[in-house]
Formats: sequence, C-alpha cells, structure tokens
Amino acid sequence: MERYYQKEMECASREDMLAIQNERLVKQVQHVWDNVPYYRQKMEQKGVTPADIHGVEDLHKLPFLTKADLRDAYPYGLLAKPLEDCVRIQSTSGTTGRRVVAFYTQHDIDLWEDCCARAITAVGGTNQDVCQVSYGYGLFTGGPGLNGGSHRVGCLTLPMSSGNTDRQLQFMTDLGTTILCCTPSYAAYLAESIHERGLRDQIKLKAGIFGAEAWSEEMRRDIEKQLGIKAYDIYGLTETSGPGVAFECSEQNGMHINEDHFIPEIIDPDTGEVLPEGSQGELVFTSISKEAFPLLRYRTRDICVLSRKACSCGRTLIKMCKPMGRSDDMLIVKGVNVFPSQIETVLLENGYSANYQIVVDRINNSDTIEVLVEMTPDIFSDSLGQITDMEKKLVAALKAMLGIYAKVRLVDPKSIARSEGKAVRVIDKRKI
Ligand code: DLL
Repeated sequence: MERYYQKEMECASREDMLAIQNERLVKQVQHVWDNVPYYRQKMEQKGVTPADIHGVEDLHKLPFLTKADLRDAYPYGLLAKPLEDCVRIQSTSGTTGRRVVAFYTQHDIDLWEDCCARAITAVGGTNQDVCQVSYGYGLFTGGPGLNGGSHRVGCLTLPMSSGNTDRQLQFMTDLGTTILCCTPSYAAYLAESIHERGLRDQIKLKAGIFGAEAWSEEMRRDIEKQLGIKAYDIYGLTETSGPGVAFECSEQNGMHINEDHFIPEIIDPDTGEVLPEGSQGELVFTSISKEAFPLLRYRTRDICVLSRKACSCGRTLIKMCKPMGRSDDMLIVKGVNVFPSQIETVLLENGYSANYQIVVDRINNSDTIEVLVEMTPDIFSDSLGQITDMEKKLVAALKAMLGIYAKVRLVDPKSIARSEGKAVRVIDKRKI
C-alpha cells in the first residue's frame, strides 16, 4: 500500500493545488517586492508590480533570476527576512567561484524537512527503518536535508556523512541499515566494496535515495541488482533549499515536484519563452512558501521534461524526468551537443561500470573527445588485441549514440579515482 507523508498536498486535486499556488504566489511576490530591493528593481525594469500578478497564469510576467544574479547579490542581496529571523545557511561547494549562500528561517527548515520526509515515505520509509545518511554534512544540503526528513519520518537516523567506507559498512551491517541515502556514484562504490568484502548476505538494505548528480537508468539497474534494493531518484538544489524539491515514488519513473512549495516551468534556454507541457527545455522554479531566500523564476540550467500524466502511486504532483544534462555544462564537441549521461548509457549497456571520465580537448583547432573507461574484473583483459577489439566496439556504440567519433581508452579496474560526493566525470581542457 502506498504511503504518503502529507497526503492532502501530495494527492490534492488539480483545482485545489492551483488555488494553493495562486494564493501563495501572490503573497510571495508581495513579500519579495517589499523586502528584496534587488528583485524589485528587476521587476520595475520589466514594468511589473505585484498588482499584475493574480496567480500562476501571470508567472511569465516576472523576470528571471540566474546564478549571475546570485553572484551579484552575494551575500545578502536576495535575503527577504531580517538576519535575526534566520537560523541557518547552506552553501554550494563553489569550486568554480560560484558560491551560493542560501538562508533559512526555522519555517524554511521545517518545510524543507517535510519535503525530504515525503521522499523517504515514498520509498516505504517508516519509524521501523534505519536510515543511513551518507551524503556530505556541513554546508552541502544533502546530509542536513535527508537527516531532517529521516527524523520527521521517525527512522533511526545514522548521520554518517560521506567517506570512511569501512565505517559506513560496519554501521550498515551492525545496525541493519534499511534505507541508504547518498550520491549514486557513492552508492555504486559502496556496492563494489560490499561485494569485495563478501558482505552481501549481511546487509538488510531495501531502498536507496540517490541524487545530487546525473545517473542513468542503466546505473539504477546496476545498483539495484548489486545491492538487492530499489533505487529511487531525488532532486534539488541549494538555491531552492536542497534535496526534496522532487522525489521518486513506487513507479520509479520520474520525480514528483512538491508543487505546493515550488512552481516549475520549462523554458527555451535561448529565448526564455515558456514551453508547453511535454517539451524539453530548461527547468525554472519559483519558491512560493520560503521566507528567507525566496527565489522567483530561478533558472536551474537543468534540462528536463515535465509531465502531468496520472501516476499509479496516487500522487497528483506534476513529475519531472531525470535531468538530461545542464544547459551550461552540456558539452558541445565538434558542434554536437553531448550529454555525459548518453555516454554513461552506452558504457553500461555494453557491460562496463559507471567508472569513467570524459576528456575534451582542442587540438589544431579541432575538438577531440576521449572516454577513459575502467575494465571490470569480468571483462578484464591484458591481451592487447582483445583490448583493441573491445575499444573498437565501444567507439562504434558511442558513434551510434552521439553521431561523432569519440576515442576510447580502456584502463585497469580501479584506476579512476572514486568519489564520495559528486563524481567528476568531465575534464574540459578547452576552457583552460
Ligand atoms: O545537489 C542538492 C541535493 C542533495 C539533491 C542531495 C539531491 C540529493 P547542489 O549542490 O546545489 O544541490 O546542486 C544542484 O545538482 O541543479 C542538478 O544539476 C544536480 N542534481 C541534483 N539532483 C539531481 C538528480 C544538490 N537527481 C544541481 N539528477 C542541480 C541529476 C541532479 N542531477
């Protein structure tokens, strides 16, 4: 039987949800207008005032916010509440100098944790479960968000953070973890370690909640098979609070967006035009219930498709597909758009693991793309002829998927560095 954490919202009729969204949006626009001079100025430049916004149908009149705005307004420029009402910040790692600092009131944390509790309940989590949170804690939102959700559901929560694999596995076996929360790449690494140590019979895992980075359906099947679990996707970003903006249900076919808190739109990334449901484009969110850091029409750069097709789980919340890449880190190689997820799909379909690295370069004014792929112990060979044959096969499969030649280099098992957080899949030397 499907369980819900907040059934009245998760299964609300379209009409009721729209009424909630309309009311919250109107209030939110006024709140931002009154308290965020930076955004008010943007609205004035576009000739819009709160009086023009009567509901969701007027959303398109509002200006967009981008990462560049967040950078300009750093650190307090988008804050909509006095600092004395704020109780926490979270932040992105900001390795490229694009640090985002998001502020939370206690109310904001409560609703964020509710969103994560919905995700945990949707994978079958109850107070009978042991939930191991192996996302990073600290500034990253993964650990704190799922930690809070797990508490709300009443699971016994193991606040492991990422790393220290020996300790992860010890707690997992000794305390009988049933739900694992971490990045899919770390889940794959933990699965690999469990097999190596012969611990498969000692784990009680039934579900995993994996997100924060792109992962393919093939990777899902791989992890599910290796760990004997159901693997569910979860999506979110620091700017909108963190994980739990959207989550997967028993159908495991797209993520329900918590529409009572975040209104999604799909736009053409080049023109900004709003696209009809079912179109592929850039995902934009407006947060309608957050107090301290309420971003209106925030451009996520994630490329995605929305669908209102009825879901067998009973939830009526709109669904987003797995992000298909980002409009800003989508690779353009020889003029062709390449998503790392396409490459991953080919590798997994051909029996390789998700341990790979894509190196893009420009030599003599011409783009090159090379994919380093680890051989697995099953398909390991040290015969040069055999390796060349295997490489040729992958080159052909990649050509069929991408339409361009990508060089393939098979490397020894375990020679590509493992990640405890988000995996570094792409090295684009052209930008350096
Ligand atoms: O990654 C929040 C999070 C934590 C989500 C734990 C899920 C689980 P940021 O570090 O700000 O926040 O990165 C946000 O990561 O715009 C997407 O490009 C990507 N991303 C997040 N979830 C997924 C997912 C967290 N399920 C950025 N699939 C987003 C693909 C994802 N990409």
